[in-house]
Amino acid sequence: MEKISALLYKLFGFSLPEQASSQAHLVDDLYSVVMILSILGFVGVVAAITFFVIRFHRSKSEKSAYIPHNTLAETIWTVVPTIIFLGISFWGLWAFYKMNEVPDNAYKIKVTGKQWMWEYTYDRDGKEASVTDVMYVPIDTPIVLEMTSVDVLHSFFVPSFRVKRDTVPGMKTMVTFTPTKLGDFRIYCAEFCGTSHSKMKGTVRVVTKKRFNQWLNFEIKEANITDPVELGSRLFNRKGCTSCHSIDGSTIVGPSLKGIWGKDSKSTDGATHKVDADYIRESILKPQAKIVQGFDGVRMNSFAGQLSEKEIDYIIEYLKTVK
Ligand code: HEC
Ligand SMILES: [Cu+2]
Repeated sequence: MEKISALLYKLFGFSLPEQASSQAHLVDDLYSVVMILSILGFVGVVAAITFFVIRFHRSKSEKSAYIPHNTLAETIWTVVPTIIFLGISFWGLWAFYKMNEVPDNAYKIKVTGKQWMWEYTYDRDGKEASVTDVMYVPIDTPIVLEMTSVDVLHSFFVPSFRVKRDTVPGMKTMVTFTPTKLGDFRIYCAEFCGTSHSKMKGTVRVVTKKRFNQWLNFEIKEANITDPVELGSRLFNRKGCTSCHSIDGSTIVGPSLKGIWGKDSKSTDGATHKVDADYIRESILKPQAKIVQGFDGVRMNSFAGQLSEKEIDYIIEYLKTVK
């Protein structure tokens, strides 16, 4: 059976995406059978036309026979197509249910569609991590996606897995698949969802189970950091503070922040200010309020609106440790 399936895919699958999940063949088999039936039908009809054109050419006979009906012929052309079409529909129904059987041990990932991106949420031992762009999945492992949307209808579509289902606000939908090939596969949104619908793409990355566990451990750890100093340090890097401020005493664009906490900072008007939480907060939100001496030629832009109060607190906690 598997051999037939593989052969059919070789013959008729040239226009289909590669098969990268265990159930991809369920769709492709049916496609191949419909293809075969279409070819047989086409050849049969054309052959019959050709035969009749030649056999009953005007030059050979003057008058056609009077045949009001033919029970045998009518029965055949009613019963045979009925069986074929019902067969196709039952086959399709069977494949549909088969593709939606969720194995008990399936690994669950939550998928959220939003204008215009996909977000994937993993959990391990009650701790969650959300990522976008690339969805990691372990190879040869049954996966079930529990999907929803936060705004409008989207449709989660991975052609190589033969998986496609709408995501609906306020409702849970699901798809299940078992990836069988390592590598990256495209995710599309297959439901028009607004101006950037065509850009709503993602990647599913099938990796080894070992690599998946490493990746997940890292993401879960990253997403669950509660240490304010660590969080502040990350923000300091991520928000681009490091492109102007060193923490080792050297001057980049702005003054080095080495030993900043508690020191006296001289501003251009000659005054000195003790560096405390309020001073740092002001330096971040209103950098122009007090310009550090020697730095009146360069400018730091305000981070108002780019950092929350909490995030500023984390940065302050971090700067306290920069000695
Ligand atoms: C484009 C370069 C640039 C970036 C990015 C930048 N700064 Fe600055 N920063 C400056 C300059 C220049 C000064 C000195 C002039 C002034 O006081 O406005 C300064 C001053 C400061 C001071 C006061 C230092 C002192 O000695 O009194 C603090 C604190 C500070 N920045 C923190 C930050 C933090 C935190 C970030 C990231 C969220 C950041 N800066 C991003 C250029 C930058
Ligand atoms: Cu969409």
